[in-house]
Amino acid sequence: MFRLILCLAALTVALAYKNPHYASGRTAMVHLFEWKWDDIAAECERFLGPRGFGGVQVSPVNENLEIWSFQRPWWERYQPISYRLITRSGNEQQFASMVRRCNNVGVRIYVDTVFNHMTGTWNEHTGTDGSTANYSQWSYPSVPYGRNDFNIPQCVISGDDYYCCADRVRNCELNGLKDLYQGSEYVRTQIVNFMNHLISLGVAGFRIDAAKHMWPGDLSVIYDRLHNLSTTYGFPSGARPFIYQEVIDFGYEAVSRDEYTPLAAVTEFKFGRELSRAFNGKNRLRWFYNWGTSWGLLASSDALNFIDNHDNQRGSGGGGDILTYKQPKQYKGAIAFMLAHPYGWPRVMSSYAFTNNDAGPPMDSSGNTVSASINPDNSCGNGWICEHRWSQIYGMVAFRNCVGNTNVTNWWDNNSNQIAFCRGNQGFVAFNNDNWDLNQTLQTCLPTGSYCDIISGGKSGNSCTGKRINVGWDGRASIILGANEYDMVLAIHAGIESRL
Ligand code: ARE
Ligand code: CA
Repeated sequence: MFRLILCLAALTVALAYKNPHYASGRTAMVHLFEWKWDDIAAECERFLGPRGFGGVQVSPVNENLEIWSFQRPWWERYQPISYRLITRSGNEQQFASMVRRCNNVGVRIYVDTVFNHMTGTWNEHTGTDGSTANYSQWSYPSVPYGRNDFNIPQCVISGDDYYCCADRVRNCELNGLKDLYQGSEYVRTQIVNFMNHLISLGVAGFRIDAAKHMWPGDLSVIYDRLHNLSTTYGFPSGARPFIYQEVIDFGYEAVSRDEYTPLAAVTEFKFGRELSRAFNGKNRLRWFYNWGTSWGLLASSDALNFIDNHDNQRGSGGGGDILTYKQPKQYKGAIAFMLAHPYGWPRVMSSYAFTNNDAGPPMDSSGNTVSASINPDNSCGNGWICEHRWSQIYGMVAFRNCVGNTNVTNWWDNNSNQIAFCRGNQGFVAFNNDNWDLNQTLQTCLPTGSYCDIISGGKSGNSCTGKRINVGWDGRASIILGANEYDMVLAIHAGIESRL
């Protein structure tokens, strides 16, 4: 009996960090990579809130080294120099105001948190708030950190280490980044204070950068010292922060994701890799009828899932073969599948255009980020892609919100790359990744009536700008998805965006 109580207690603690605390009816987040705080606040109010997005993952918020020798690359933000809240995205007052404004319209903020390491060794020494570092002394006076706060002896992680040596993956330097010693009480306190400060400003949770490179025992101590989410910002009392740990695990490595799921949620990299392969024509969609743990994925409630992220869209961090905005038809197919399927806590990527993998966000000659402009058709300008503003993507976010916790039912496929399924009696979706047309009468599970396909167009008053689907008394409807259509998806649901 005592043992059972202990087990239940452990379970409750882990579950506590696996709830994103979305506002009611919301189910998906977007990573607004490199966006500025003022712009995110405006985007919450004018777009994300009204369109039903549940949250935003923001780029690292604390001061980082400015790396002019690479023309201010995006990855300088993964080289912290202090925990002051000043970056190219804005200052503390702007950050606080963003969190408040987003929470006010039902959109939560999750911070990408970097505390495995500080900077690498550079000829440049100055941070985004003017802090300096002395690398040969491991000295970061604005925290302050010194030599004893880092792992000794100094060593650098090699490719082979990932397969043999968990201790080297945790205690050596990732890419030569000075590796903090989270076993130290002093270091833990700096990290916990930083994160609790963010909680006091109203954030709902954290992405833990490079979690694989830290000991689960240390992380557990840090998580348990975090404060509950702030009731001032509308979180229920006693709510723990949502924590998703970046652990890249395709199997066979010395460090396993299973060491981290007892603590909190984990990024599921197999998810985007398998779906990218299939929508790229390298696997058949028919096989996805049992998508989930049967494929070796994490338990759904443990998984933060996505197609591409800011690393693998550039071919790094377990990348390669990942669909991105650069292959829009296949990409929108994969994203639609992610959002139509009940698996996990999905995250949509929102990018800026790039050809050079190092290139930072659109910026002026002084290195200041240039805001996304908004075109009359709702798309973005100034070099920003804004995938989250593509109607096929935000339309599927509304679909996911509408179908809620319903199961996948009435799976249909043609033994190849044409598939369709229902989500309870709330939604129906079909995909055609074959090079011939889909033309079938299928069970949609929806109540009799007329619906607008949200992919080829949408509702405009009492008519559809795209396809109109008439569901008969028996729930069946004629579904046509031509191989040469602009999109390979058709989706209808019981919500106001689709039902006539
Ligand atoms: C930069 C330069 C380096 C330089 C270094 C130090 O590019 O040349 O040596 O600075 O000065 C990002 C960039 C890095 C960049 C770093 C710091 O990607 O290029 O280094 O910022 O500015 C592993 C980790 C995983 C990590 C990926 C990228 O396990 O945690 O590598 N992902 C996160 C972030 C990154 C970020 C960091 C961590 C560092 O998402 O954006 O790096 O904060 C197998 C393993 C994986 C391993 C992968 C490496 O797949 O399973 O675990 O991922 O190989 O490709
Ligand atoms: Ca480490």
